[in-house]
Amino acid sequence: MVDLGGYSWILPVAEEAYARREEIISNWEKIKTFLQRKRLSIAVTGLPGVGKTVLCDYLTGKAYNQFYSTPARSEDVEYKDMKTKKQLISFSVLPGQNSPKKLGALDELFGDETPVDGVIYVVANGFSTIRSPFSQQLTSVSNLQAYREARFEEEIEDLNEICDYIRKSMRQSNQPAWMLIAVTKLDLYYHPSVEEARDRYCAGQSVFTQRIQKLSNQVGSDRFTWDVLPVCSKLDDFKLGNQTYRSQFREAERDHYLAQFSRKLTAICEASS
Ligand SMILES: Nc1nc2c(ncn2[C@@H]2O[C@H](COP(=O)(O)OP(=O)(O)O)[C@@H](O)[C@H]2O)c(=O)[nH]1
Ligand SMILES: [Mg+2]
Repeated sequence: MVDLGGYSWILPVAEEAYARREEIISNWEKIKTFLQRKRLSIAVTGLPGVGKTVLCDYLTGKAYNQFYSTPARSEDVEYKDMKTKKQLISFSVLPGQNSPKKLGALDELFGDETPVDGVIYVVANGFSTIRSPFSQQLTSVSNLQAYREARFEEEIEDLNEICDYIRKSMRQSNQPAWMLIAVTKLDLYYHPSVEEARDRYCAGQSVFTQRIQKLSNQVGSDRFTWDVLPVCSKLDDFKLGNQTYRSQFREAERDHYLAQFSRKLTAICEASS
């Protein structure tokens, strides 16, 4: 069941002042400590350009380095390994585009030998970045709405595939036991469409939500939990054709959402131990 009780999509102005980087990092330290007892593996997946790599880099603290630069398109699975005194933990970030490498990684991460403990499914409310300048030019769609609609269709197909993998893996090995939907790039659409994003990704009636609910019913809601949380990471402007959509957040606002996400992730990891 979706439990959004304690989590805010709408950021109260007074909270802007929160400087929360330290909290993000210390939450991550808690996960690390916790993971010294058990190796925890999380698959991070979603369409190309939604912000998977950057989100993980913020969650692990790497992106706060002043020399951090935006990553290129990922062709391979990225392992965001963290070495602790006793062991290694990993976020496995899948490439977004369909490729033999992605299929191989899905088989491995959702196979019966070393299935992941949980899944972070990243969505960007249609604001997927187009990487190459060439594809940018080809996108005659300077109509943002039409561009986003096309992404929504792809997203449902992709979600379908992931849900099928999770179902199969649950049958074989009872894992992964949870999925967290990261509704990222909030800074790009907070005004005017934060409510629209909330309705798309966490209202009971949406196609997206119903697909996950179906998975939950199939595998048993006592064995599988899921939740949805808004977040954002790198405050880059979004370009489509010759249009530029500006990021609307300041770093303190971004850090607020990241801290909230990080806290939720920590809680899920601890609960599923
Ligand atoms: N405004 C904004 N841009 C973002 C955010 N997260 C990622 N991006 C941008 O989206 C692009 C794609 O991010 P990346 O993590 O590489 O996507 P991936 O293909 O899903 O791994 C990056 O170049 C960033 O510029 C976000 O929260 N807000
Ligand atoms: Mg990537």
